[in-house]
Amino acid sequence: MSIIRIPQSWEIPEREATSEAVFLNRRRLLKSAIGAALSPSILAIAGCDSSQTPPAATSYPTYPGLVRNSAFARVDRPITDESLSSRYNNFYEFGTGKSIWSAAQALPTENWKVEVSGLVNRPQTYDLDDLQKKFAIEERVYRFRCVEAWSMVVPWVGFPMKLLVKDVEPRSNAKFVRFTSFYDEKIRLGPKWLVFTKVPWPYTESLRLDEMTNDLAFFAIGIYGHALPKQHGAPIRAVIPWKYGFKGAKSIVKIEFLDRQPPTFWNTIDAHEYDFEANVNPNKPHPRWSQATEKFMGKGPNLNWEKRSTLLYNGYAEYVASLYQT
Ligand SMILES: Nc1nc2c(c(=O)[nH]1)N[C@H]1C(S)=C(S)[C@@H](COP(=O)(O)O)O[C@H]1N2
Ligand SMILES: [Mo]
Repeated sequence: MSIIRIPQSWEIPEREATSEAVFLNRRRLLKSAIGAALSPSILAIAGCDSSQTPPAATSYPTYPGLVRNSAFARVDRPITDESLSSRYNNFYEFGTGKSIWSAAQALPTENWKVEVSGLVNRPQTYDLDDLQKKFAIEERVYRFRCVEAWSMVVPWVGFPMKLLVKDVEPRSNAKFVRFTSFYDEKIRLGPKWLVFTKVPWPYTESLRLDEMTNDLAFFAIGIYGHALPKQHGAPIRAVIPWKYGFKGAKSIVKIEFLDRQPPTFWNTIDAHEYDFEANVNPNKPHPRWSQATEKFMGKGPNLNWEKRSTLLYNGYAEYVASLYQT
């Protein structure tokens, strides 16, 4: 089987290589009676003024005394330039293109609270201060792999999920966790056409509890040594480096412990294309392209994709393979 669709896209604008957007566009056109009339506007909605630059890295709060955890910083490729990763994002609440950083500045992050509930003995509502006081904040350098086949390496700031799990004491019947992202229809979140499409907002994702307590699973509150920019999912998002990027819900407001697997955003839209487990696997093609290779976002100032082989579990087999041996 040598039909690989993604390599053809090395040369085309990234929007057209965007599987998730392509999928939603297609579905929108199929489902919406007036979709055809609206279709040219989709690109305009998703876009923004690319002559601007994102807020300077120096405008974000930093973490004095931050220490890189060297046990979780071994990667086989350079750290991606911030000038690239902060301008190439997926955050569908703000558009289907990659240049959503500007639109995402509308996300209201003041007085953020994260509610932790469900099958736990100690339900909690944390604010950002609580999280930083309670859990030791560290830096980790992780590979990151989107299901669309682009990848990067970034230094996250945050804490392992298992610390939070311990703090809330899940009950023995808790088997899954669900993350819910911030959503407010009123502050232009999401392109208008989503109104005509059955999209299961808010964005949710889920892990098995044993995945959540794996050493690698991480809550990020920062990146490149400073607080998370809004386009990366401020003020707190999930990072699960052995899974495709869509598993890492951004701007989390709720964490629930459940006894069964919940429906999730992409899996509800199309379970065939976005399976629940979503482990990075070069041998398991996406229905519309191979996953054997990826395009790596390395050095700036311009996107200059490097083609690389995809690694099983994104290179984290030693940590996670045992979770999937039946
Ligand atoms: N709430 C929310 N979380 C989300 C998404 C989204 O659209 N909405 N996109 C996901 C996808 S597909 C990817 S690849 C990563 C992208 O993270 P980044 O933009 O910080 O690189 O965020 C994930 N988390
Ligand atoms: Mo993604």
